[in-house]
Amino acid sequence: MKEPVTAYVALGANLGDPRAAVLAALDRLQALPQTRLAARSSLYRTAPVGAAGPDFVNAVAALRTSLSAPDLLAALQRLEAEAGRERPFANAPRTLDLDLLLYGQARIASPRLVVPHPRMHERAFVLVPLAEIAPALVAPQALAALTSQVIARIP
Ligand code: PH2
Ligand code: MG
Ligand code: MG
Repeated sequence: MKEPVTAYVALGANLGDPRAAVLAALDRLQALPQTRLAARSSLYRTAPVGAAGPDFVNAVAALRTSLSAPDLLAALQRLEAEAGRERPFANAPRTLDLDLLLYGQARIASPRLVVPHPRMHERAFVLVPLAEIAPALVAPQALAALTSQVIARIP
């Protein structure tokens, strides 16, 4: 079997019951084949960035997985679909968004998948929860540049 890799996944939702959707998705990630949930951040309530609609609930999960990056991406997309995800327009409010941020040290630029996620360093809703579970991966200057984005840890 393939050597396991640590992959980081951003979770987000702002339709329906976003908190319940993110918590359920963490359980579903833990249950993926050849995968365990190595760490999960707190949940955060965040203002939409470059999108309309209600506030989001966001979190980041670290997975130890032997799934290939394309297989992991397919699994994430299946979980989004099972959560009722619809895509009426770009950045539409969503019941569940699962974005692959990092897949080990891999750099991938295929038509379907770009890793590291190209916009992760512009987004407090990604970097703040990522820094909570993997501080070595987030430069303090990167966090400092995003303090205007509204984000609050959900106790
Ligand atoms: N996702 C986006 C665009 N904007 N804003 C917040 N606060 N949280 C998100 O998850 C988010 C966003 C595109 O996927
Ligand atoms: Mg996204
Ligand atoms: Mg997405």
